[in-house]
Amino acid sequence: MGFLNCLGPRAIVSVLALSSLAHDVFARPSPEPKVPRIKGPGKAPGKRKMADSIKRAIAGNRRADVPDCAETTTTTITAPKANPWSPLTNEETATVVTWLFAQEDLNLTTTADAGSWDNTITLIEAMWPNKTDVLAYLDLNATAPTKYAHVVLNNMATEDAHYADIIVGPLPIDNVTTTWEPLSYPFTKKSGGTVRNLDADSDTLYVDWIYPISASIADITLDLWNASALGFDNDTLTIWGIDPQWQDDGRIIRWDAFWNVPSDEFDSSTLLPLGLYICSDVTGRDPSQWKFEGLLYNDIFYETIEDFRTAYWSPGFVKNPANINGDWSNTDQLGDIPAMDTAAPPVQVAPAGSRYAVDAEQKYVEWMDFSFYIGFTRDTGMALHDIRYKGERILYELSLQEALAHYAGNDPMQSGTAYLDTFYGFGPYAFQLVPGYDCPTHATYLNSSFYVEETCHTHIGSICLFEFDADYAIQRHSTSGYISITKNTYFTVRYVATVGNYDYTFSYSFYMDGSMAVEVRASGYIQSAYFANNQDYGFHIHDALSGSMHDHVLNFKADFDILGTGNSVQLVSLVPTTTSYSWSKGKARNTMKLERSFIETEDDGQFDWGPNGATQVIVVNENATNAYGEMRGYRILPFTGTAHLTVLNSSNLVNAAKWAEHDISVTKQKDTEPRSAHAFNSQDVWDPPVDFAKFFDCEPLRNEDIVLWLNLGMHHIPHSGDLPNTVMTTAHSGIQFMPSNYFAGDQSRRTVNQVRIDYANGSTTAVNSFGQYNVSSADATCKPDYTPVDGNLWAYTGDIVVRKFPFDPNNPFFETDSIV
Ligand SMILES: *[C@@H]1O[C@H](CO)[C@@H](O)[C@H](O)[C@H]1NC(C)=O
Ligand SMILES: *[C@@H]1O[C@H](CO)[C@@H](O)[C@H](O)[C@H]1NC(C)=O
Ligand SMILES: *[C@@H]1O[C@H](CO)[C@@H](O)[C@H](O)[C@H]1NC(C)=O
Ligand SMILES: *[C@@H]1O[C@H](CO)[C@@H](O)[C@H](O)[C@H]1NC(C)=O
Ligand SMILES: *[C@@H]1O[C@H](CO)[C@@H](O)[C@H](O)[C@H]1NC(C)=O
Ligand SMILES: *[C@@H]1O[C@H](CO)[C@@H](O)[C@H](O)[C@H]1NC(C)=O
Ligand SMILES: *[C@@H]1O[C@H](CO)[C@@H](O)[C@H](O)[C@H]1NC(C)=O
Ligand SMILES: *[C@@H]1O[C@H](CO)[C@@H](O)[C@H](O)[C@H]1NC(C)=O
Ligand SMILES: *[C@@H]1O[C@H](CO)[C@@H](O)[C@H](O)[C@H]1NC(C)=O
Ligand SMILES: *[C@@H]1O[C@H](CO)[C@@H](O)[C@H](O)[C@H]1NC(C)=O
Ligand SMILES: CC(=O)N[C@H]1CO[C@H](CO)[C@@H](O)[C@@H]1O
Ligand SMILES: [Cu+2]
Repeated sequence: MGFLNCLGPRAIVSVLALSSLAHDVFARPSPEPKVPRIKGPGKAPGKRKMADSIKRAIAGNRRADVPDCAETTTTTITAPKANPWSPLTNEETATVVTWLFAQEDLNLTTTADAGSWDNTITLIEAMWPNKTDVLAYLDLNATAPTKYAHVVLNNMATEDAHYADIIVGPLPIDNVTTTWEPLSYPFTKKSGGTVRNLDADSDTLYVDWIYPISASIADITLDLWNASALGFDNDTLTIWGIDPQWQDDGRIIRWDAFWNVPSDEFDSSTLLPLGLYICSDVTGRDPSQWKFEGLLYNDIFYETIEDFRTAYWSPGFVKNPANINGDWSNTDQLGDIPAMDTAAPPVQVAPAGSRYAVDAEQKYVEWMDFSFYIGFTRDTGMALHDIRYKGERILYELSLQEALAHYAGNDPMQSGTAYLDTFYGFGPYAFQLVPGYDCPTHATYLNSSFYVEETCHTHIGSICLFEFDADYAIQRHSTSGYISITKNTYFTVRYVATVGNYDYTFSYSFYMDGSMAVEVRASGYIQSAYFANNQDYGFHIHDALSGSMHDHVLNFKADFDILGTGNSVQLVSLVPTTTSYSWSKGKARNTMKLERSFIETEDDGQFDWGPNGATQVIVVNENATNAYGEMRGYRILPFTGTAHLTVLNSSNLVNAAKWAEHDISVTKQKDTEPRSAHAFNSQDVWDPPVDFAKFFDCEPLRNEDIVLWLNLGMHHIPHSGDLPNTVMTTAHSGIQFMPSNYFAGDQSRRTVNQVRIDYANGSTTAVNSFGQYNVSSADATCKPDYTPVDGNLWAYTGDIVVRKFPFDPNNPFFETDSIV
């Protein structure tokens, strides 16, 4: 890992290997509950554990010693079925590793011993079962889907270095029936599940290629910046470049940029570009065939180092200033403290403990009438499955697919950058959350795990679940005689992934009216540009710094199953119209009306939010109508801004991110199309493993099992307020799913946490609080505890690592790696 300092915010292979992970091990499968679960409103007997002291208080009805309600912080529950998306257990992963090493045809080397001409295991994780099999298991009492392991091999013991997706199973492993085969059915590229690896020679690249170049111009870098990159730990420059590598005319072209190394402990390197770029043709695995293609400084291109040196030491050469770290790039408290800021700020508490129930082992959650399972993968982090309301499935799957950050600029570094972040993976960078900051201290925290280099890493407390009291009511109305108002208490499941320079906060929220929200917020260090000649691509935000413009686009899969799998997408548009009516005495009136239509086939399956928000997009079940003949459904609507990619037919990405081009895409659900992207799409942008455009093959979309692919995103033009870090108040995108004629009325009427206050002649005449919890009332069973808890910030640990080959569960160690 000696190269860590030289590598870009994301672009590195020695670390890729490390980050090429899978999850595993939250849980051993637990036996299914023996008694059928009772669903529906009210309490399912025996479902929740009640603290003994609460039971005592109820039995004795003694007000004097009522216990704290919050005694049980997380209510436990048993999942109705074992989670079909659960990770492999520690033992399963260990047996798969052992079995793989025993397969001579795979010719594997352990990662610790491997060089750039060896085959290694990049990933082992559970293969998510086909929807067909899961529905049979969940809905028809079929046996649980057979478990398989999804394995990714990094086959570098060949001229044609490539990644290979394979499937190993069935599990548990036995030496007779277990086999492996190439995995290609989930991908559009039918290549036996392989894609080339453009980073196979990254070790050689730095030692034998980049450093010799930077050393050869050390006279210039020292003169310009008093800094050099010679390949030592004490280097004062770092060099890293574009991602994906430029893929054109069969050539693989790198552009690498020089960046200052921060002189303090802050991770501000992406704010310190120096405006010098080198270009190399690194096609193929033979470094003797690689070619230096030129160098760019101040928008002047030099074909050789000699040309540059001659120009540099000539009179009149224009030298631009450097970006140097300082207080401006440091995130600690700085500047005059705002008035009253040192007093304790408001805080939320859960006075009655959790009002939701969690099966931590199966990762199954119930809150009010919602329930869902949590899945977790190396590529895309946390996913939600089988989201139900009162036992009726609404979504089969709700999950991140890919996150794109597409830059542009006058220089080849910014112009060449279009990060596809699942290459690095969200799972491995979902670090421990900070209680009281990322999530409330009263939240429930779950672990996540992933495989890397023959070890399993566990990130403790990396997923949080909590209820929150919104800062606005969900309902209110007042008259001359009464006011009716309802609390907006909602439930959120959240995780945060730091992928290189950026920290993404993903939140999935559930509301009392049956609506849901998906939100992403971003913070962290921007990737900035050198300011010279970049006026058309960003604001000038610091001494020699441009806030490099870029689009964030994050694709989510929303596999709706509204009252069954036969669903349609209805569009209801407000349109201006000129119409006469029977009563308008022949005079036309300029007004508006509704137009309803359906997305008939995949040919019409890609579209954008219309202008003026005039078109509602509703997933309906045409065969499930309400009492008035309207189709029951869920509407999809932007919550805060969303965005799709501004660039048309991106030269950087070609076919690798076709999902980014529209706000909404609709396809027919197919077991062969589980994901809109692949972690290694960046390795072959012309012929990527998953080309989303190929999903669109005229399939009918009426009364079919349909999947919506929805983009969140933001056109990010960083301004001075993005320094030192982007802030999550405004770096925010969200989408909502709201019931549309789905229920007979608003479901939030069912909560007791509302009040009607009657008044007359200047005074209150009645308060109806509907039996909501009231500690002063005679039948209060416990005493709410409003004392805020300080998060224990000294309990922050980093990840726990357990060796899998040889398997050593009793000897864990600690090691936290980030991409930067
Ligand atoms: C197996 O891998 C080694 C490098 O680890 C390589 O030298 C050897 O040629 C490979 N064998 C085959 C049959 O590919
Ligand atoms: C599945 O099993 C449960 C419990 O035994 C039973 O109540 C239910 O009717 C079964 N469902 C089907 C579709 O067979
Ligand atoms: C399978 O074979 C390997 C190597 O021969 C052996 O170590 C392992 O115990 C066997 N596993 C089972 C389940 O028989
Ligand atoms: C140049 O850098 C060296 C250390 O890398 C430092 O000791 C020296 O003071 C610097 N010179 C100037 C002029 O900043
Ligand atoms: C940096 O490290 C190299 C190799 O260890 C050493 O030769 C050199 O003197 C060091 N430079 C400075 C400025 O410490
Ligand atoms: C998370 O992992 C830690 C350490 O292994 C363990 O003590 C804890 O019980 C786990 N938490 C959950 C919710 O499984
Ligand atoms: C997209 O651009 C590529 C070149 O980068 C070109 O070959 C292709 O025809 C373009 N496709 C469309 C639909 O414009
Ligand atoms: C899942 O579906 C694909 C595509 O139909 C099929 O090739 C594959 O065998 C299925 N997997 C299992 C475990 O049945
Ligand atoms: C309010 O005051 C008016 C006039 O004094 C009286 O007629 C009316 O009954 C009062 N209403 C109530 C609800 O007390
Ligand atoms: C709580 O109960 C007390 C005693 O019965 C009553 O005076 C008070 O109004 C109640 N508060 C609410 C909000 O209902
Ligand atoms: C299973 C079923 O009843 N399907 C019907 C759903 O509604 C469409 C359109 O009204 C009919 O064509 C299907 O036959
Ligand atoms: Cu940004």
